[in-house]
Amino acid sequence: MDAMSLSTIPWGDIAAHYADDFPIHSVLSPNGEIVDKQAMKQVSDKLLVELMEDMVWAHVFDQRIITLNKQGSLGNYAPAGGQEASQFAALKALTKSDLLVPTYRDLAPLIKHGVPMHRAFLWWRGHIAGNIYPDDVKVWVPQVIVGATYLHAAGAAMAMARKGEKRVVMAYLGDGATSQGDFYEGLNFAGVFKAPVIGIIQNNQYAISVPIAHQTAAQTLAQKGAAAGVPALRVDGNDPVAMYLAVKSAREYAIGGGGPILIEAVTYRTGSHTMSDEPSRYRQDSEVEEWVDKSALNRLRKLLTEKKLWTVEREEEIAEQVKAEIKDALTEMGKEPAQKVTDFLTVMYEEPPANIKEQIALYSAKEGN
Ligand SMILES: Cc1ncc(C[n+]2csc(CCOP(=O)(O)OP(=O)(O)O)c2C)c(N)n1
Repeated sequence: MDAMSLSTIPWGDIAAHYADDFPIHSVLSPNGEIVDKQAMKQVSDKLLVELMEDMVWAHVFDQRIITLNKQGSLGNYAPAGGQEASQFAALKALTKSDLLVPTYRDLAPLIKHGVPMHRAFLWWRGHIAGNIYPDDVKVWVPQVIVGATYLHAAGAAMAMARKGEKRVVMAYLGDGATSQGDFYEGLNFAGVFKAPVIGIIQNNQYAISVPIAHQTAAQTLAQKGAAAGVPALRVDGNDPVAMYLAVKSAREYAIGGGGPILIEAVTYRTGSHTMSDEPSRYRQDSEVEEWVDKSALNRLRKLLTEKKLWTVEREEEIAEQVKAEIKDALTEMGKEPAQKVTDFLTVMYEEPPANIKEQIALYSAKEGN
C-alpha cells in the first residue's frame, strides 16, 4: 500500500491489502501445466511418481472406506476425497521421526505415517484399542475437538525445541478450526517460543455446511499467521508439487530454529462432511464438478502420462493393493476382543476416584470380569 495520510483513511483498501500479501502459490496449473519452472527443477521424476502413488492410494482408500461404511462394516467416516495433495504431498516432506497431529479427516495420512490400519479402524468404531499405537510411530490419535490439533501440536513442538530435538510437528486443521480460540492461543505460543510446528490449514471451503465466506471476514486464512508473527503461505492445495515444496522448505526453516510456519492449502472436499451429511443441501453439483476437474490426481496424472511415467495399469495395481491391505486390516480388527465398559473406566485414572471405583465394581460384576 502507498504511504497514506490520516486526512482520509481508506479502511476498505487496508483490509483488501492483506489478501494481496497472500496470493495462492502453485507449480502446476489446474490443468497440469508447469507454471513455476524453477521450482519444478527441485523435484525428481521419481518423487513425482511416488507422490502420485501415495495420492492414488489415498483416493482408493477413501472410496473403499465409504463403501464399507455403507455396508455397515466400519463406523462413521469423514471422507477426504479432493484433499489428497493437501494431506499426502505435505506428509511426503516429513521424516518418520516427525510427529503428526491429525484430525478426524486425516485417517489415511496417519496410516501412511505408520499407524497400523486396523488401529485406525478400531478408533473409528470407538474401540479403546484404537488409541494404542506402537511406540515408534510418531502420530497422535485423531483429534475431534475442532482447532485443538494446533494447540496440542504447538505444545509438543515447544517441548521438542526445549529438548533440542531436530524434528518438527505437523498438525492438520480445517478452515473452520481457524475460528477457534485453541488455534489462536496455539499460534501465539508457537510464535513467541519459536516452536517447530507446521500448521496445515486444509481450507476445503466448508466447515460442515458453513462456507468459508460465512466462516470469517478475513480474505485469506494465511493472514491469521501474520497477526501472530508466524510466517504464512497460501498454497494451491490441489497442487502436489507446490504442497510438497512448501512443506519441505517449512520443515528446514523450523528445524533450523526459525520457528513455526503456517500453510493455508486451498482445496476442496469433494465428498460429504461425514457419512451422516448430505452436501447437496448446501452446495451445487456444478461447484463440485469444477473442483474435481482441477483435482491433484487429474493434474499429476496428466503430467506423468505425458512424461510416459504413468499408466492405467499401475493405477489399477495400486487399487488392488489398497483393497488387499483393507481386507487384512478388517481381519486383524476382528481379532480384537469386544469393547467392555470397564475398559474405559480403568484407563482413565492411575488411582480412580471413589465414584469411578464404584462404577468399575458395578460393571465388572455385570460383565463378569
Ligand atoms: C470444539 C468443537 N466444536 C464443534 C464441533 C463439531 N464439529 C465437528 S466437525 C466441525 C466442522 C469443522 O470444520 P473444519 O475445521 O473446516 O474441518 P473439516 O471438517 O472441513 O475438515 C464441527 C463444527 C467439534 N467437533 N469441536
